Amino acid sequence: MAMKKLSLKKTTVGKAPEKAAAVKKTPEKAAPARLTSTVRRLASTVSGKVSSVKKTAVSKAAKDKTTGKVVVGIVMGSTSDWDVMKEAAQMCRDFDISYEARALSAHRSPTELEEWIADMEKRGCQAFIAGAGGAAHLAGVVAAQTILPTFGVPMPSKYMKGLDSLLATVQMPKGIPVPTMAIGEAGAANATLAVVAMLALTDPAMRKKLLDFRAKQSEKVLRARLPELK
Ligand code: AIR
Repeated sequence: MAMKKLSLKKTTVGKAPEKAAAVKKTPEKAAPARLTSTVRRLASTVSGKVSSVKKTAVSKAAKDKTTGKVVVGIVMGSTSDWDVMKEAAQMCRDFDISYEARALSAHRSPTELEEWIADMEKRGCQAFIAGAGGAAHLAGVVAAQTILPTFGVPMPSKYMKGLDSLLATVQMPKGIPVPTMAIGEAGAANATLAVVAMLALTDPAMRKKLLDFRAKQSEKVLRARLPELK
């Protein structure tokens, strides 16, 4: 623990003076008033670290060509979730829905998560898809900060096979709903399909795309043949 603290401190101190000042200034301004100065100091250190994480984090954006809006916000607790969460992004692409995918953690980068949600709202976002593993608070935290529909995707986890993620995502207190999908890839893809169904309520083109998707899916099942006995 002492070692970790030391290396975090080193990262901040090791920056060029103007950079270190910038790192310190922004998070302090954004930190909620209830934070004690010790926590605020910690937040500024963590944020300094996060800004470097941002560069390597999964961050994909696709704007709507005609409106310039980003319709879906896909967020995951870690870049290690991307293999699963890319299914949500792929489904957005298949339905030609603009999205932005980011790795932001409810625990490790709470301030940046809050800022991103507010930014996405300004950019025309209509729904969030949030996937996290373990003590997976991400979807609930997103849902608490927006009235846009927020779908939760529990990540498979090493020791509990995603059961921990599922319960943490689905067991929300009354008042803040998180429609929760299946654990893993199916859940990620279905989260986008749920958003598509929501958009289809008011968008006839999207409704047609969804009906076509369902028809093709049924056709595939009906065309499939069982293997012969050997
Ligand atoms: N996580 C990250 N911050 C809060 C949570 N719950 C989750 C991630 C990931 C898991 O912790 O969503 O599924 C492990 O993350 P990592 O970065 O250690 O691989």
